[in-house]
Amino acid sequence: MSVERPEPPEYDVVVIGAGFGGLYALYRLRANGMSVHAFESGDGPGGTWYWNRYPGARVDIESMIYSYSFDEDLQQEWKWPEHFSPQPDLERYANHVSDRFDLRKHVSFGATVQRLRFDEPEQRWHIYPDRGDAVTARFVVAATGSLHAVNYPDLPGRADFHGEQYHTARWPGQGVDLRGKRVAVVGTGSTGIQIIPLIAEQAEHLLVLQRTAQFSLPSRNRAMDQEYEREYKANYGKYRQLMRRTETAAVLFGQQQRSIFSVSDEERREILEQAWQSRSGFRLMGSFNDIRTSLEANELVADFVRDKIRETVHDPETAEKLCPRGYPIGTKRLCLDTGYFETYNRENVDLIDLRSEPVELTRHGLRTAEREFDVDVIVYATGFDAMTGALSQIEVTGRDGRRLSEHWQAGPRSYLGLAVAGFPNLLMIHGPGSPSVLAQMIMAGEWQAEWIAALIAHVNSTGAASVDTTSEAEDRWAGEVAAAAARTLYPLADSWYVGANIAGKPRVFGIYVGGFDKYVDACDAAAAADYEGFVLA
Ligand code: NA7
Repeated sequence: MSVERPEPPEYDVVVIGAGFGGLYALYRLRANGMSVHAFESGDGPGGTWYWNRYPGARVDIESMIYSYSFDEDLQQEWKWPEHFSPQPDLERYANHVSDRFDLRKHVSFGATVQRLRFDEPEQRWHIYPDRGDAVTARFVVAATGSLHAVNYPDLPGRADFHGEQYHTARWPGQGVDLRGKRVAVVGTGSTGIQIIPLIAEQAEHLLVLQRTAQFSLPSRNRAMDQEYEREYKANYGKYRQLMRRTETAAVLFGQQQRSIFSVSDEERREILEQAWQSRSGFRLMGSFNDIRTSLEANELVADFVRDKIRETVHDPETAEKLCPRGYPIGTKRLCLDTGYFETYNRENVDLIDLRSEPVELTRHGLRTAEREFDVDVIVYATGFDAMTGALSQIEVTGRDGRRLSEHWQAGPRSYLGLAVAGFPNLLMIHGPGSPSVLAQMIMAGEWQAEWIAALIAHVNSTGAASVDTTSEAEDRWAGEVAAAAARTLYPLADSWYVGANIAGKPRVFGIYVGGFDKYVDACDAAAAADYEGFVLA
C-alpha cells in the first residue's frame, strides 16, 4: 500500500524574513499579482526591530527619514513620537503596516528557514522551515537582514559562569530586572553605547568590558518637533525623491561640498561645533567632503571628537581609555548616544580595557591579572556575524548541487547585491554588494523590492522559467564595489563591515559605497539594457 504524501503548497514567491525589507517585498509582489508567502523566525514582524528589545535600542537615523515612502496616506498619518525612534515604536510601526496592508496572513511567524534547494527539472525552489510544512516557490526573495546572526565573544571561561547571561539581540520580551545587581557589559559598539547608560542607572555596579573604544556623537534625541514634522510631511515627496538621489545613501544630512583644508582652524572648529550641536550627529561627517576619503582630514575630526570625550569624562585615565585610536572616524559604525561618556563619571561604573587587561570569566564573575569582580549578570553587546550571517545559516543549494556557503567561501559575491551566479530565481534585499547597512535601509529595501518585482515581471513576460546571473557579472560588480570602497577609508578599520569581528571570516568589504544614486543608476542601467548581466532560461 502506498502512502500518499501531500504536495507542498506552491507559491510564486517565498520571502524569507518579515523585517521592513521582507514586509514591503510581500506587499509589492502581491500587488503585482503574485502568490506570496513569508517565513519569519520572530513571533512578530519587524526583523531587527523585533529582536533588539534591549533597553535603549534606538535607530540612529531620524524618524521622519527612517520610514516607508510607498504609501502617501501611511507617511502622512503615522506619527513618530520621538526624533530618533526607540525599538518599541519601530516594532509598533511594523505591526501597524502588517495590519494596515493585510500582510500578516501571508507570514508563517516563529518559523526559521533551514534549507533551500533549487530543483532543476521543476525550476522551483523547495523551502524547508524548522516548523510547519515545506513549500515550493518559483522565486525566493531573501530579506534575511544584515544583522541577525548573533555573535558571542570567545572570552575564556564563558561556559563556567553561573550567573545570568543575555545577548542584547535576543533580549527577553518581558525585560530583565537589573535593579541592585552587579552587571558586566561586554562590547561598546552602537548597542553597548545605548544600553550602558541605562544599566548604570539600575545596577548596583556596572563593569564595562571594552575591546575597542568607539567614536560616538550626541544624538540629542527629543520629542518630535511639531513644526519640523509638519514641514517634513508637507514636502515628503520632494524629500523622498532627494533621498533616492543622494550620495549619502538615502540619508539626508546636508553633505557639504567643501574640503576641511579650505577653511581656517577657527572656522573648522566652529563648523564642527555647529554640527556637534545639531539635531543629527551624523551631520559632523557631512561637514566637509573629504572626511571619508582623506586620512589627514579625518584625523582633524577624530581629534575634535576625542577632545569632546576628554571634556566630558572627569577621570583622565578613563577618558584616555575611551578615546578611540587606530582607525579613522566613521570607518567603524559611528555611534549616537545619550549620556554615554557621562556614564563613566558615575561612582558605580568601572571600565576594563580588554587589550591592556585581558579578562577570564569565572563561576561567580570575572578576573584579570590584578583584579577580581563578582558579577550577577553578563550582557553581551557583541554584535553579529553581519551581512552574510543570516543567509549563511541556511543550507542553500543551487544549480548542480552548488552550495552558497562554498560559493561565498572566499567572501560574498553577487551581481548588484541582488543575485548570485548558480542560484537562479534567488534574489536578495540588502545582499552583500549592495549599499545595505550604509544606506537608509527602509528606503533602500523598498527600492530593491521594486527592482526585484520588475525583474520578476520581466522574466514572466518573456515566458522564461528562471533568471540567473553569471560569474563574469559577479566579477565585474565585485570590481565596482572594491573600487568604490578604495576611494574611502572604510577598508582601513577592523570592523564588522569587513567581517573582522568573526574569527576566520574572509576579510571583504561587501558594501557598495559608491553612492546610493550611483547604485540606483547601475541597477537601472542593467534593466534598461535588457537586464544585462542576467541570463534568462
Ligand atoms: P558591533 O558594532 O559589532 O559592536 C560589538 C561590540 O562588541 C564591539 O565593541 C566589539 O569590539 C565587541 N566585541 C565583539 N566580540 C568581542 C569579543 N570577543 N571580546 C570582546 N569584545 C567583543 O555590534 P552592535 O550590536 O553594537 O551594533 C551593530 C549595529 O547595529 C550597529 O553598527 C548599527 O548599525 C546598529 P570590536 O570593536 O570588534 O573590537
